[in-house]
Amino acid sequence: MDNNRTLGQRLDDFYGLEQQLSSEETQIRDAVRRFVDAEVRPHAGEWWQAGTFPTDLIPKLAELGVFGPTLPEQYGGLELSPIAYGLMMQELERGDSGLRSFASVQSGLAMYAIYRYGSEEQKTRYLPEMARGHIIGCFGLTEPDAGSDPAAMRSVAKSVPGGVKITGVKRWITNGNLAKIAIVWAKDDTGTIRGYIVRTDAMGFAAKHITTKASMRMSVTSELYLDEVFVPEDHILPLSRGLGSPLGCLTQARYGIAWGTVGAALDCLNEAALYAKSRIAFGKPIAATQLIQERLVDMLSLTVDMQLKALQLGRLYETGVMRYPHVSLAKRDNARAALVVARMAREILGGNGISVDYGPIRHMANLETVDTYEGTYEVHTLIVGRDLVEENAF
Ligand code: TGC
Ligand code: FAD
Repeated sequence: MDNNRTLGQRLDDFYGLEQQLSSEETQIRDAVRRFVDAEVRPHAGEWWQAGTFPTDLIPKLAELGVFGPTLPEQYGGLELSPIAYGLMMQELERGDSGLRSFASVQSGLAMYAIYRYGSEEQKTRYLPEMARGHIIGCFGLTEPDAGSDPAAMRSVAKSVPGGVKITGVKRWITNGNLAKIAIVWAKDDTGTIRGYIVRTDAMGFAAKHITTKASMRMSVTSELYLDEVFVPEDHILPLSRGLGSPLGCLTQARYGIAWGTVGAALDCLNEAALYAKSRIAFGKPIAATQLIQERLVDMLSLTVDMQLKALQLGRLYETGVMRYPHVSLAKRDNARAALVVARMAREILGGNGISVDYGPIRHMANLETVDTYEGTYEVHTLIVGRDLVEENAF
């Protein structure tokens, strides 16, 4: 038996992957973990039930460097490795998927869109302020009638003197009601999808909070209405052209999800194992029964698979050979595996498992969203399938 390590250490790192991380990576992970343990986990159930996002944490999240951490310093980033970024997402999602979503959208979607497709002036103007958390961004791709198939979007950007006027509706937009700027994707006069930086205080722009969610309740999700919203020329993302531009941003956020879901699974595994050791039934801890041990080992096995996939994806990323089907496989499998782990944890907690006094039911409900957004399980299956056999089955 590995008696030198605590139960938490054995569960978190069964395969000794810690040794493959640099000291900078473990320090960053531990800093985010301490923050989440102290400031998020004790209140997560309450916030989730109330359906509120803790906006007072935004400056602290900025101080931790979770907004745009891989970007160059000149734009407010920390120039961290993709693995350090992944570990940050893991620790945020150990707290709640909604917290990780907040950071994913700010970094992987809104900031990345400006960094990758923006002008130098747009980058200098927006990125440092976004890294400080002074400007929150959202990313509007999905529409009421165009989710898995964003090419079917109806939003249009009509040319007018000095810029464009955008009209359309975007649905299910994370951070929509918190954002000062929205990265909106719309078709120009030629039918080409382009990205636009839209100020949310612009005339004709409205965000409506979606309040009926039974999942991701700590995250703010909105519908965006754009009625001839004027966007000046200098707020069009000059390098964006075609569906590949928003999809390029999704690759970044999906990468973060592949890591983040490991955090949700670890939280569930830890809580279930601790509970099983202290819960007495038939005169002994339920952890001393074969069926509970089998369940815990099944959860561990799925979690180790997730960790291995996330780490190898990080290695592919840092060596410059990561392709988007690699990301799809990891997003698809890790979101689904975390959902299975959360459900098993909920079961081990018995009746208590359905209460948000414990993490698993909250993670489980959140992970239903994670399994769906950023491309559903089916969409990622078809992306990987197409890559394998070079046949389009959409
Ligand atoms: P298709 O022909 O496959 O692609 C069009 C062009 O885009 C390129 N491409 C990508 N580039 C970078 N990264 C990717 N992931 C890419 N996927 C495709 C592709 O090479 C092509 O380039 P080119 O130069 O040949 O034109 O386009 P399609 O219309 O067949 O659709 C493909 C499909 C279905 C895979 C795509 O539309 C898709 O991924 N659908 C899912 C939509 C989705 O994931 N939406 C997410 C919205 S954002 C969100 O959910 C945020 S939640 C955030 C949070 O809270 O954490
Ligand atoms: P649909 O595309 O209508 O799919 C319905 C079902 O059909 C799914 O099971 C799907 O897998 C299946 N299906 C579709 N096509 C096929 C096919 N060819 N073969 C087999 N099955 C298929 N979007 C943003 O742009 N920005 C955000 O910030 C954002 N945040 C979100 C936050 C939350 C809480 C949620 C729930 C969603 C968010 N989304 C966001 C939207 C999300 O990306 C979409 O919901 C998702 O891409 C699926 O689109 P849809 O809901 O329209 O489902």
